Amino acid sequence: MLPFADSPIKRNGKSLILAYDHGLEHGPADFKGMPETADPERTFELGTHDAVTAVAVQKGIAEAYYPSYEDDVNLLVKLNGTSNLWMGEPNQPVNCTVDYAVDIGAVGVGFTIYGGSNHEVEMFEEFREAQQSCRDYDIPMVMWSYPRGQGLKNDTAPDTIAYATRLALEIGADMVKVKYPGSPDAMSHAVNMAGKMPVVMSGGSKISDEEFLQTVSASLDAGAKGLAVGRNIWQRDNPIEMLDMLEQLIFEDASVEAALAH
Ligand code: FBP
Repeated sequence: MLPFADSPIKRNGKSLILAYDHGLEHGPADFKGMPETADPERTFELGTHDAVTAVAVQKGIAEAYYPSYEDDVNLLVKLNGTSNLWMGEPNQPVNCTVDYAVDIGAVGVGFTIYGGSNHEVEMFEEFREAQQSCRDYDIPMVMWSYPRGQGLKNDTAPDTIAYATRLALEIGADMVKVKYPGSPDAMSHAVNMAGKMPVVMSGGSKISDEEFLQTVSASLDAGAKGLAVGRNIWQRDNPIEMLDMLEQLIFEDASVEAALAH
């Protein structure tokens, strides 16, 4: 059995992880035009919605804001991360240990691997250390599996995303987050390559309600076990309405039409 069968980051076997590490990964550009989105408090408030099974943030945000939400939100701390200011081959410096993440309240951790990067070797070694530490605490390791770097031309090609999920299974992730590979068949291929390990869909830039829900629905039909998304929730004027719709889709098996008509 995978180590986190009863983890709070799942609800009836599905997850909706609200990702909010963009201030590091993309910088203030992601908050442009909506200054309220720069306030981590707003995202933690959204994390109290029943649909959200965990909020994923970097260590500094967790230290400063999680204490007020520890009774209402499941915390997932991202152990590595990079800024958009870095112009070199894709890499993610580790900035937090599993020990410290658990100390500040994490019930799971996140870790990015850029398979195919020149830094793949170091990233695998760092992953190994963190993954083994997760086993000691019996907490899940969610892998952001984003192949990129060197000569990789299309990081969402079906075979690339299928490789991304397989790679996560092989090196011991408990859940893998991948970008949508463009079609239900391709997502199904990626899910099959992950075996028993749950696959969750990453969101990408904000798109219309309908287009986003259609993609979520196609992923779920293809066997994905939920989402780990950021901008398509917290960049909306009415993120609670989106969470209500996602709750219907992910946890209540509603159709896109029914969710939109709620
Ligand atoms: P979104 O749903 O907003 O795309 O967030 C998912 C995520 O993995 C974030 O956790 C992370 O900050 C971002 O995407 C990184 O995306 P990229 O490396 O493609 O710029």
